[in-house]
Formats: sequence, C-alpha cells, structure tokens
Amino acid sequence: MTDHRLSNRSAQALPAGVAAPRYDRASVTPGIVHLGVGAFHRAHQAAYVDECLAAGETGWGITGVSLRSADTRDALAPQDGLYTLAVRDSGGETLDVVGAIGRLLVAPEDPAAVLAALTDPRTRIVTLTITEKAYLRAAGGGLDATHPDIVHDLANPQRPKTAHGFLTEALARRLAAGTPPFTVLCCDNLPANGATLHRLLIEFATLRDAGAGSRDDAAIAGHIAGQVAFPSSMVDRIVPATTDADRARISGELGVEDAWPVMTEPFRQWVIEDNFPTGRPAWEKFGVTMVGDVAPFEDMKLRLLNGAHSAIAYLGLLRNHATVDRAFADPAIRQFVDALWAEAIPTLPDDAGLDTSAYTAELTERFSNTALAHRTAQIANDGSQKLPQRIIASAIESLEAGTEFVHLTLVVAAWIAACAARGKTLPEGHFTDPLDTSLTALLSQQLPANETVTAVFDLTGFARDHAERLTLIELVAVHLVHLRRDGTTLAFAALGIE
Ligand code: CS2
Repeated sequence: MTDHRLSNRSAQALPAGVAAPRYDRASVTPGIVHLGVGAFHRAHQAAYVDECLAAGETGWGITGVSLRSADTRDALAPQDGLYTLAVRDSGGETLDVVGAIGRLLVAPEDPAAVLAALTDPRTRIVTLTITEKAYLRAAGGGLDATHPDIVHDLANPQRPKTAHGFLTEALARRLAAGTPPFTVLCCDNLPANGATLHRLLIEFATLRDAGAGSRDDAAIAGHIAGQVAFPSSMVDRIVPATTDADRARISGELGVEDAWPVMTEPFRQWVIEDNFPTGRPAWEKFGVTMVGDVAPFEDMKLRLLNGAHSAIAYLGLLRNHATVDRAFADPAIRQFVDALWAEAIPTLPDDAGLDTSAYTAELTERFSNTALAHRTAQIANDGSQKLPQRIIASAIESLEAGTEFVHLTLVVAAWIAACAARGKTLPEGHFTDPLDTSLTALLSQQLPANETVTAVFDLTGFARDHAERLTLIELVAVHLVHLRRDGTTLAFAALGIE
C-alpha cells in the first residue's frame, strides 16, 4: 500500500531536500504540555524543541492541547503529529518536517485527558500561546471574574475550560500527590507575560479557595504564589495563517499530503528568564537567549515590532492593502512607521544594551518579505487586547516624560476607523475583536469623534486610571476627525506625510 499522508512511515521516504526528524521519536517521552497548539507554536517553540530532540535529548516531547477547536488535532493526529515547517523568503523555501509534538488533545472533548497530561510527573514545563484575549483580563487588568468561562471553572474545577482552570486544578492535584509543580512558561505577546499570568492565576485560585470552603483542595493560591515558577519570555517569529494553496503546494513537494503545514520566515528569536526549578531543555544551544530579566527585550518587541505591525494592519486596511509587504511598500505607510519607531524608541530603557537601530533595520527587511503574504486582516484581530502594550504604553510614557508625539495616537484612531469600516468599505467580519458586540453598537451611533474615542477608552480600559487619559483621548480624536473627513490622505497630510 502506498502512503498518501505524511506519517512516521512516509517520512522515511521524503524527497531529498526535505528534512525529516533525525531521531527516534519512539524513545522521546513527554516533558512539556503546550496549551494553544496553533501555527505560531508549531513554527516557534516546537521547532526549538525539535532541535533539542535531534541533538539527543529525549525527555522533552510536547503534548499539544487545543483549548477550543479540534482542527489541529484532526489534521495532525492522522500524521503522527508530524507537520512541515516551510521557511520562506525571496531566496526561496526550505522544508523541515517537525517531530516534537507527540500527542494532541482537545480540551472540550476530554478535559480529563488534559488534566492527566498536566499531572503526569514527567511533565515539567507547561508552555502557553493562547492569545491575549484568553487571559480573560477585565478592563482594569485584573481577572475578569464575571466571564462565563471563569464562572464555569470555579463551579466545575474537575472539568475546566480555561487555561486558568486547567493549570490551577493540575497544580492542586500535583500538590496533593506530592509531585513537584511544573514551571509555567507564558509565550504570548503580553508585557511581563509570566508575571501577568502568575498574578491572574493567583486571583483565580484565591476565588477557588474561597468557594472550596472546607473542601480539601482549598489553599492552592498560596502554593501558586510561593512555589510555582512563572518565567517571562519574549517570543518572535512571523507566522501567517496557512492557506489552501500552501497546503496543496507543500503536499505536492512532499509527495504525500500534509493537512496543515506551517509557513514562516527565516528569523526567529526567543528570550527566556532562566527560572526552571524542575529542569528544561538545553535551549541555549539552539539560539535561545536565557536571561535574568526579559522586560527590555519584551518591550522592544511589543512596541517596535508589534506596534508597527498593528499600524501597518489598520492603516493598510484603510488604504486597501491586503498584506504587510504591500502595505509596507506604500511610501506613506513606510514613512509613518519610521516616525512611529522614532516616537517609541525613547520609551525603551537605554541601559539594557538594546540595539534599536539594528532591530528596526531588521524589521524593515522582515516586513518587506514578499514570500509570506502575511494578511493585514490577520494582525487586525483583537485590537482591544493588543493596543495597550503595543501603542498606549508608549504614548502614556511619552506624555509622562513630556515628550511630544503625533504618530502613536493615529494607530488607535486607525483601529477605530477600521472597525467602523467593516460592513462598509471592508467586508463584514473582515477581522474580529472580543469586544465586537459593544464596539459595533457604539460605532453605529456615529457620535462626534471625541465622544466616540471616550466611549472606546471606557469600553477597552485604555489608559484607565492614568492622569494622561483625557489628553490621549483628545489626541486620538483629532486623528479620527481627519480619518472620517478624508481618510488616511488627510490624516497623513496633517502629519506632513504625502
Ligand atoms: C502580529 C504577531 O498578529 C499579530 O498581532 O503582530 O502575531 C506577530 O507576527 C508576532 O508577534 C511576531 O513574533
């Protein structure tokens, strides 16, 4: 029988030029559980772990968990967890079949299996890429204790839905069994991501303890606060969503079907705080930077890469550019991004050895990668969750320092304008946001710019409790007036950009 699908067996006979795992996958044991096994994880953490396994480490296989949909498991389980990583730029494409993911689980189908993987004593690290919105923060930044999934998880600790519920229940069971806690390694684009998740979990566990009364699973909050490590990390690799054309092309090149290959760029970076009480792979041998404090790297990435990405996405959408490379080739957007970087760079620490000129020069090259076709609509998703750390933080710090700026606030106005353009000049549902219901209702009222921006700041919690909130609202509103009157042409002209 011929193999039609990528699998352990068919991977033995791939065309020359396609790299397949060079290690015995059967001897790898699970050591990492990953929550949120999407394309980003498969292009980033799993690729690093694959290199550790290829170098002979055997204890760090990944169990991939989807917290929502079964799509990834359905695509990858029939291929023994294997998938192709296609690294693309103008020089061409290299194909690597990655073998780091041993098992795939779908939490809503079988929460008990996920808890079993998390409580397995061999699991020593839990990594997460669940996206910003899945941290379930309220507008003030604390845990949204009214969110239906949090309410559910507090009432049903044995059948959780959220990362908060799974991690807390697993840590409680490990504590009861005398198994040391795993290290929780957050890999999402949040500032101080480890510390942020730590704080949210303590809040969740405190509510859970209060509800448990005399149940013997109470008192987990103190354990999480004092005994569990939450190193922060900065992750970076651009990963556009896979298209059907990618699937067909890669399957053609492999000679067997790969139901879900992942596309990415050559660049990758991972900076991690070195705090792993129960061990970790020797990541530093494969280009990972292990540090004491990740904050400066995190801020540089969030404010320069992700901040520019959001700017390119919203301004690009308003100017009909479907991909990042095309938007970035638009001279007005290019000029805008340079000016945005000039405003954000002074907010970064100058004593942390960051080389911002080399960094932005590299970003210029990465955003120009025409082989990726990274869609502006993909980046436009979830703006309410992304803008605080990408744009608002730089704006607040600049106001505090008395530095003038005009570009940062246009990104916020462009987000509002792009949201309002959905169903008009942009397709309905072209991108989405967890606050869409309230946001759409608000924008349909067509209030004056200042009132619109105030209501958006109230809804999202942007700059909440900051003395500069009103100034910021006024600055955003000026841009929104221009965008409403004559689109990006007028907004750019007001900034001297032609
Ligand atoms: C992007 C990021 O979709 C987005 O919001 O800005 O996913 C970005 O591509 C990655 O953070 C790059 O590391």
